[in-house]
Amino acid sequence: SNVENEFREIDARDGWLLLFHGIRTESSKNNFTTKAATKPENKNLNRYRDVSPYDHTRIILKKGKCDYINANLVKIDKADRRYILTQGPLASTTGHFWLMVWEQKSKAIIMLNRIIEKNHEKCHLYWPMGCANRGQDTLLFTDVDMEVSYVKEEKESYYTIRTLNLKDLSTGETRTVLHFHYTAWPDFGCPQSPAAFLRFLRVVRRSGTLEAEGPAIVHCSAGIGRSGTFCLVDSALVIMKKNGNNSISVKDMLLEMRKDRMGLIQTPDQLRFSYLAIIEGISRDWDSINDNEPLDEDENQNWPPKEVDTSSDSSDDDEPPPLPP
Ligand code: PTR
Ligand code: PTR
Ligand code: PTR
Repeated sequence: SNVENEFREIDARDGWLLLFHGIRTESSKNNFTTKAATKPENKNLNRYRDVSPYDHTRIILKKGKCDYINANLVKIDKADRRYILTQGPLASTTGHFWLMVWEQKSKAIIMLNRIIEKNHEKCHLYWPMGCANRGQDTLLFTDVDMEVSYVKEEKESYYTIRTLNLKDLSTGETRTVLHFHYTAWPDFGCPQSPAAFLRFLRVVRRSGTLEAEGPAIVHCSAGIGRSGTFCLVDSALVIMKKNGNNSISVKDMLLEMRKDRMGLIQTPDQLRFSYLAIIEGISRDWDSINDNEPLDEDENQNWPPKEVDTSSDSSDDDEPPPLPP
């Protein structure tokens, strides 16, 4: 494929930094406004001062006093995909987050960060962990009249899938929301391998939630680096499957997506990883691979061992410490 040829050529001249800078320079010409984000009443609703949603694609909350959330609709028409990319909720925006899930009719949340990374909280714990996990079964958000309950979870080594129920207390209507949580992707880093990432993508795709009427919510801490990588790879694979292996330019796709939300993909290595995952995605029939097959295919990959986030212990950071005896 042309993606593969381009990948080899960029690798050979060590050109990832240059390509990434080119993309940043090109997208810095997008002079889209971010007025809502800087209004005095909204300023504190942003996790990072330098990551704001463009006004023209921002998600507008309908109900309640506050119409603002740091989230954008990212549309990739050729893939027939729409995603909502957003920051990891703050304690003060958790109600807004759930209201968005409800109003946008999202069937899934794809979370690519951990609650604590490098010893800092990178996202508020916004879902109920369940009594079985020494958490709560239900969280109530009185500011938006919503209630979220824990139903069940399935834990794998590097991701967890949770089933949650979301209830609109003003009407009593409830809906199921799936929570796909990738737990081994450090900020400004990459997943352990393209195969590990694709296996997670396959699980998300099989749920059908990426094709549902309501766009899936994709978030990490800022909602740009890891979230951008996820959506780029997913959409590129959809288009290549539909239109053939030479039907896309990864760079042009990313430039288009960056018109909907700023900063998508944050490092040259995340960009290189996206190419690798796309190449791996088209070169094997992922449908035929058994879920329990070990991930040893990675060893054949020319994949340098990645820096792992060792600053916090490797046990699940989302769980509270054990109770004293
Ligand atoms: N080669 C794959 C493709 O046909 O697009 C790439 C891929 C990756 C395909 C994941 C599918 C995947 O998940 P699922 O089999 O559930 O669609
Ligand atoms: N100003 C922050 C920083 O540079 O740390 C913004 C930021 C944080 C940007 C995390 C991207 C981040 O990664 P991700 O979008 O993958 O959470
Ligand atoms: N943490 C980032 C930084 O300060 O470098 C935040 C950021 C957000 C950086 C957007 C860049 C952004 O856009 P671009 O990647 O297009 O330069």
